[in-house]
Amino acid sequence: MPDSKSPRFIQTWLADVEAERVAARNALLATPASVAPKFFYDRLGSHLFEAITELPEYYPTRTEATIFASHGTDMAKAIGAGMALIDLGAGNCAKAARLFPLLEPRRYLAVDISVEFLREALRELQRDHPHVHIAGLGQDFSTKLDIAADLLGDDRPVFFYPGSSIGNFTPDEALGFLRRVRERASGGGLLIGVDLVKPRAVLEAAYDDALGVTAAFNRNALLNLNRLIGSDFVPSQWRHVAFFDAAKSRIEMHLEASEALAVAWPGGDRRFAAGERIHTENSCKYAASDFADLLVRAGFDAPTRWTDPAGWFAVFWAPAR
Ligand code: AVI
Repeated sequence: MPDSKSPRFIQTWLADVEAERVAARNALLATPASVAPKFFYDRLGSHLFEAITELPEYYPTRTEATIFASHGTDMAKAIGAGMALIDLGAGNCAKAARLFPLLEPRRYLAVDISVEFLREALRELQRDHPHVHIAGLGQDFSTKLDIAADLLGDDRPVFFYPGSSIGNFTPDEALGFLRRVRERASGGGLLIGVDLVKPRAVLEAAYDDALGVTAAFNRNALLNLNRLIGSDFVPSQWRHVAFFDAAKSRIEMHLEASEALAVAWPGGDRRFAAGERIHTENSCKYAASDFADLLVRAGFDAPTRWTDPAGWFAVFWAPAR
């Protein structure tokens, strides 16, 4: 039995801070300028995201939870027993922990770029589930997925990627990511949550809430960037913009200069005209059948899907023989 006090923890990813600085400066100097969405998630940003998931307008987290609550037993039947559950972007591990009684994993591997959050969550989980082999892996899994075989033992690899985080990739990037998961999922599969296309007003309210929490989350990326590259962004000078681009089937988030502005950092600067935007995030919304096709193109077997009564969100089980 694993030692209940110390889940195994491995960090294979260490930020190359200088490379991140160069990439961030180049993105600011490009036309249009952009800030990578990973800059949302410093400590404050992670808390702001948790607050977003509680907002009345932000339906994805709540809707996905109702799908797991209504169909969890069927999911467990479809997935089968004896698995190593691999949680991609595990965060506080709460979503996976709620599935433990249904899926009864023999092993649980939590993967996240944010290692501090993970360590604490895993210690608690191990305390509550002393019979499960629990391990943490600090890794930026968006570009490569590097899982040592001994972390999974002989158990079937079942990947878990909830919350429609797949929507933050473009469809081409999503296909590449799903292919990398498929290569490692033989004998198991992928359980994934995906946000679906719905009326524009519902989508746009979810990304531009009345309390301004999403606006704060968006602007916080500028504070994070100030710390990383020494820039002098003043968040209050930037307007939060979120809209649904129907042709690209995605929400886009931007920050818009409220007046002509200059932003400087050691060794560089950039002027922004009034109304000029910095692109900060895409959140793609799928038709359920299109996402099922994407899974098959990535090499999975025909998926099973469960949705809420309104058809706003879907959870797919994509087996990998
Ligand atoms: C993490 N990701 C799935 C969220 C989304 O809905 O695309 C991030 C987010 N951005 C604004 N609100 C929430």
